[in-house]
Amino acid sequence: MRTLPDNFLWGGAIAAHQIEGGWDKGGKGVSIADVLTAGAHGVDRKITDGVLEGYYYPNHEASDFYGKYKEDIKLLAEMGFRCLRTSIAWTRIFPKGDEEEPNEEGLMFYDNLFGELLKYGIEPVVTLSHFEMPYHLVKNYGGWKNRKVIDFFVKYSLTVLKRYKDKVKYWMTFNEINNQKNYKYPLFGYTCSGVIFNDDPHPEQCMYQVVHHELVASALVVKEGHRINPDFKIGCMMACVPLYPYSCNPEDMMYSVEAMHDRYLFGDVHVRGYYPSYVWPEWERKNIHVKMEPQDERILREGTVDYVGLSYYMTNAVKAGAVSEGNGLDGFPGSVPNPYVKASEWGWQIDPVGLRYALNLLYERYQIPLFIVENGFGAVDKIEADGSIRDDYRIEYLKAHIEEMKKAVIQDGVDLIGYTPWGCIDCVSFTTGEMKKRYGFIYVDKDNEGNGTLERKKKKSFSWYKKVIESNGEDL
Ligand code: BGP
Repeated sequence: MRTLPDNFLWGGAIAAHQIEGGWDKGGKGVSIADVLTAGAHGVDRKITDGVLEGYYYPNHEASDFYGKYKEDIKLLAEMGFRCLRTSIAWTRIFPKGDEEEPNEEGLMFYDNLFGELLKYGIEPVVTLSHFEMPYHLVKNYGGWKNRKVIDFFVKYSLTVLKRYKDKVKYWMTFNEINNQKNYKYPLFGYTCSGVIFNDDPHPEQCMYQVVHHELVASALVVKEGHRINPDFKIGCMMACVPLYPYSCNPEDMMYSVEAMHDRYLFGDVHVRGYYPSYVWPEWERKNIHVKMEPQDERILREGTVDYVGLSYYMTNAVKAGAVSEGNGLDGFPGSVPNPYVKASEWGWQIDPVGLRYALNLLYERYQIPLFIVENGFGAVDKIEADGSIRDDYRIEYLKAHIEEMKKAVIQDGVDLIGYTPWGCIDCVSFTTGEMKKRYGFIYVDKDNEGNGTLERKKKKSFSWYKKVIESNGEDL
């Protein structure tokens, strides 16, 4: 009977700007995440020009992982975590992004953090850019629109790759790099790249220019990274939302194929090292001209990734000619509700089988290891009179997804490195800027207004996940 590999990396995922807080501590500079306001359900987060006193509680204090990481890691170790995915805040290392020398205090913080993880045998899995960059680079250079930012990013990345070369083996360049395709929703484009695409006379061209710069930067980092330590595993990271055809009408089928091109583009370049054939006719049709330097082709070919990291939360169904209905599916043109699946309170469609489908799609296409670096259920948790938090809905969601993940590995032969559910410790929600949309096994006492003691509490899912890890996914 086949099982998951013994060295399967069970763990969880967080990101610097959503969990650390300490936004101005230890010499850290202002990042774009620090100038986003809190949202509330139904109200968009806002991108602001500078820092308004008292209005930015979400990222500014977040869950204070900056101050409490030792306490948190102890709890993760108790659950039996084999890895923790987190990101490095670029602004702790280069506060403005264009300095000559890095900030030693910032480097020390991650030395201590990774050291603490390793003390418990927990492997750090590190994203170099998780929806943030120095605000200074946005204001003074125009974010990723400017080719110069490639140099700043490469410098920052090589600084940390060298510094942590004996502590960190698994890296990823850009978190959910494909999310900037949703550029009509400024939050996505802005956090991915520091650019508000709608302000540009040709927003789509601008988005592809940015994407090109990031793909070149990623390839340079992969290539140079392997020189620093040939054992490094450096991956890309994509939001994987498979788009089903709404029906077997050939028009719907073809529409979903075209819509998936949008999702695949990034993986195709990261993994194969060149732009896919469907890009050129599309750019021609839309009169898109992306400036490329002669050496870029070579750089892309030389810097292909070692694995594909993916987040998986949902699938969507798309219908030829449909206009999406404003139900949380707006990011995908042609999206319509899928009558066969339920959705969360935030409109994210819950589809465990879709995870097996996603893993098959990606593995068939790329034939390199995959790593599920995000998956999970955002929900409002209730503290019972006896102080317990009975998050059975979360257990049910994760259990169903792990079952399908196992089928992909055991029955379909997908090479999967690990599984790190999102927000293993409660943190600020990215899309809403709220605390109340929680994913964790560990509760953090803080509310939407930023009040609370920050005390940690184990939810019911804590002991459930511990048992899952202990049994290598057998006891669900
Ligand atoms: C992904 C991001 C994460 C995370 C997650 C959940 O897109 O990579 O940063 O936040 O989604 O989303 P949310 O927090 O909006 O529920």
